[in-house]
Amino acid sequence: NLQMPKPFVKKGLSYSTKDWQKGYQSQPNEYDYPIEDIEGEIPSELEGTLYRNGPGLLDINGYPLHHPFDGDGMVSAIQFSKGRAHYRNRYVRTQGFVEEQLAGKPLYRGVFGTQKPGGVLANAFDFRLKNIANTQVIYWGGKLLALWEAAEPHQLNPQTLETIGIDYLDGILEPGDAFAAHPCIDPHCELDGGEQCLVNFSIKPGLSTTFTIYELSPQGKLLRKHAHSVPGFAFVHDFAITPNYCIFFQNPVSFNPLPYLFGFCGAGECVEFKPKQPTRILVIPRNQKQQPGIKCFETHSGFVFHHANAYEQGDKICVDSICYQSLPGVDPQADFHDTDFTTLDPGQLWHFEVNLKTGKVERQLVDKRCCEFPTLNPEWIGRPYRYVYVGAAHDPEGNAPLQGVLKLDFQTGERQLWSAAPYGFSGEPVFVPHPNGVNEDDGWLLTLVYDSRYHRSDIVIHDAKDFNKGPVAQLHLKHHIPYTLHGTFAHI
Ligand code: 3ON
Ligand code: FE
Repeated sequence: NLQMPKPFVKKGLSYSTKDWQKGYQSQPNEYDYPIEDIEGEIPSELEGTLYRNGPGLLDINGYPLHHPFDGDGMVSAIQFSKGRAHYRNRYVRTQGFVEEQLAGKPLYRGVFGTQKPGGVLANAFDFRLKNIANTQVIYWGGKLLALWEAAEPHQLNPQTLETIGIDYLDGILEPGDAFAAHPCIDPHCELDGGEQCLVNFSIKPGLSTTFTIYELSPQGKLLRKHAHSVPGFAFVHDFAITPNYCIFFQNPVSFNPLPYLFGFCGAGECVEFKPKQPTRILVIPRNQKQQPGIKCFETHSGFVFHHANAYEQGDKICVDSICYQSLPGVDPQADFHDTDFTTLDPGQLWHFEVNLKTGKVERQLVDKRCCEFPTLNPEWIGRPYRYVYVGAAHDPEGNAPLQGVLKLDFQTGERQLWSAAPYGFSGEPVFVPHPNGVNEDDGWLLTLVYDSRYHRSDIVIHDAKDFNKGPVAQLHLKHHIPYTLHGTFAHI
């Protein structure tokens, strides 16, 4: 069901950069209203809340941010009940957000290059991190938590989205500890008699990097915690799990902190991709009593932010990941609004097989299409699985913004693409299993799509079984939500 593209601004492109840019305007308002403008029908069995997090402000009182990843976390909640939906959004009242809104200007440097006004002198040697709580939001142990990988979670009221404060997970974390924004939920943890369990990590980078693994019970109690040091600097955003292992990709990068220290750029801009160095795959057994330590493997150079899933197959661990063949060096002068997509390498889905016995790593490109934000039915996390869903570009090749969602069947190789091109821009889909589901694709896919024609966002609901019939419902919001990073569905 590819919508016929209408005439484009530039020949051969499925979008106009101007339209894409508008999705990165700040959304300073906080709303609370029932969604009434709906095409199609919300499935009556869809009960629960879709939470999404992302940078809501792309400027601070008119001072533009250098990069969207520096934007203050704004959480949206779309509550589904009895075929109806309600929208609510709120900023996470982090200390930095509150201070800066009062001051009317940036008071902190951002990791991705946002500087305080006043030039290099005003920024040099200011190493304070602003915990911006903008990357993911999860519901676990009865708490709604907004996550940002370089610092502690913030707890929110799951109903009103009011900020309760920094949360140390009942003493599991200490002030200054990080907690990554990519927890994995093992649906049936073998170490805990088949109960659900949340696995997450934190990294402390330096000349060597420490990985700490946390495993939490459904009540939020600490089940397992262990730390491992590996040589070299690491920038690791996401990981994958299997019943017995945590898998990390240590991207081939170097870190030269000098320009950051002296106030010329953000810490994240000092990370340099090394195309000639191998990627290291780190495998950490989850049961350290049985299998202590960490195993390291090597594969070709490439940069991975997000993993789709991993599973065990005999002596092998299989991992599916979105991989970039290169990352551009960041130019501290460049404006992200002017991104020329066509000059960058696309993120692409790769399949990796790590042989734990022989140490050999094999890899294979699954699809050429530019994509990001892979997801799957949460019941299949860590297990051999058949379907992956991913935010995808309209065209089958080349780098471009995400404009659709792709369903990929590993068994048959079938691909189904729904595209909102040329005016719509997508992001991460979230899979919600059908309450009486049996098959892996019994459920719905919820995607936020920015519609540049109306400068508003839609919640698009697909029947995951059949993309080809088009969305079962499109909920039109009264406003736009700046492109978000991650979201989850909670049955509350
Ligand atoms: O000095 C170190 C280096 C570093 C970069 C240590 C550190 C921990 C302070 C650090 C910080 C890293 C952080 C805060 C990373 C945050 C990442 C983030 C907010 C988002 C990442 C998004 C990734 C992707 C692939 C987004 C894709 C977006 C689109 C396709 C557009 O819609
Ligand atoms: Fe992420």
